Amino acid sequence: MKLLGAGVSGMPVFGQSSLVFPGKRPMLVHNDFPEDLETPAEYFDTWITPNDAFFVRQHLPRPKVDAAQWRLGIGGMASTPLKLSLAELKQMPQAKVPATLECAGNGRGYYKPKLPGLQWTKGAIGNAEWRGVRMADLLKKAGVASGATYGNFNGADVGVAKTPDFIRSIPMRKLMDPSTLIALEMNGQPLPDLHGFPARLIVPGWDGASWVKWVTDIQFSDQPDKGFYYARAYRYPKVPVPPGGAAKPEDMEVLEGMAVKSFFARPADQSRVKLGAGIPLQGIAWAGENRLTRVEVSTDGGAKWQDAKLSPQNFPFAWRLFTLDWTPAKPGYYTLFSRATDSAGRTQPIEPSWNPPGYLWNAVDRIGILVEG
Ligand SMILES: Nc1nc2c(c(=O)[nH]1)N[C@H]1C(S)=C(S)[C@@H](COP(=O)(O)O)O[C@H]1N2
Ligand SMILES: [Mo]
Repeated sequence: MKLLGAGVSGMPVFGQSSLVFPGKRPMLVHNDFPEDLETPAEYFDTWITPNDAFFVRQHLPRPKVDAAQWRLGIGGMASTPLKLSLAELKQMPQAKVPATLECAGNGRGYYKPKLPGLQWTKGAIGNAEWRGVRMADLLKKAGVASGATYGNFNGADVGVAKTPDFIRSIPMRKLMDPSTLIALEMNGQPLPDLHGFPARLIVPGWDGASWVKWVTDIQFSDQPDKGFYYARAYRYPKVPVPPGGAAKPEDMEVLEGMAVKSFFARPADQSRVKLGAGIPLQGIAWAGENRLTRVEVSTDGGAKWQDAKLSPQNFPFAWRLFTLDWTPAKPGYYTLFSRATDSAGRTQPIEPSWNPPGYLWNAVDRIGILVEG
């Protein structure tokens, strides 16, 4: 996996060992088609992740949606089935929600033994301001029946060969949450194609797989979808299994809220710095559906810990930046750790529970820094 060149327009361009993606800075490329692009950790130095630095994940070739033809269909257990155009959605009241989006498999590359699947390191995560229509308003407009327990969401991408169509179910209690949106904008821009133009589901605090892109159809039902991506994938063992072990399918539960987590963005792991000046340590921390309460940093291999400063933006579902000015006393190699705690009392573990799909990696973060005299 290499850091590859950013593009200006058009499709990815091959040549000179560089691969170009429209509207993206150089990214860590796991797959070029469909695009699976990771954000390098050093880019996480702003509270909002700009659209050109935001990670990309999709299972199937990305659809190209014609906004004029596109409709959002809403049906199933609903008294007023709808087919809404983009213009009609834009006429409804719009809400703004800052929220962090993280792929469940973020950090999979750190699990030992190794697992199949994308070997994400730190950067399958980003924080954006999403703007669009509240799901709760759409539920009302469609007259969703009281017996409906799930909304089943499908996007414009379709199954190919052995990869099934991507359909996800979201329980009604989360759809009713005023922060759950059908977003039309990301950071003040229409959603980029790579992020689900013209409309995607925003499920704050929950893993990325729930955030269906290019949404075309929502079916309300008293049953979740029976397809692969809800009935089998994105499940986590309710009882921890030994590393390399297996879990019984009936012991796998649907993933919802994300783990408590922090990591360093700067300085980069294994960098060299000069003794003398203070060294700004900076990173990001978040807690899924809980509130982040604390980030502690150790600069001596975990012997002593001190509280980092958290950035002033403090919203449910959105990460906070942490900072600490560090002035090492003498030259040498230092091992640094960061550890977040949340409102439910969860703290990052030293060793996250190994699990067959490789989800929810949230170990205490560790970097090594060489201080030169
Ligand atoms: N239609 C559709 N939506 C999708 C996916 C997909 O394959 N198809 N992938 C999901 C997964 S697994 C993740 S992590 C997020 C990634 O969102 P992003 O590409 O905007 O970062 O999109 C989700 N929405
Ligand atoms: Mo994901």
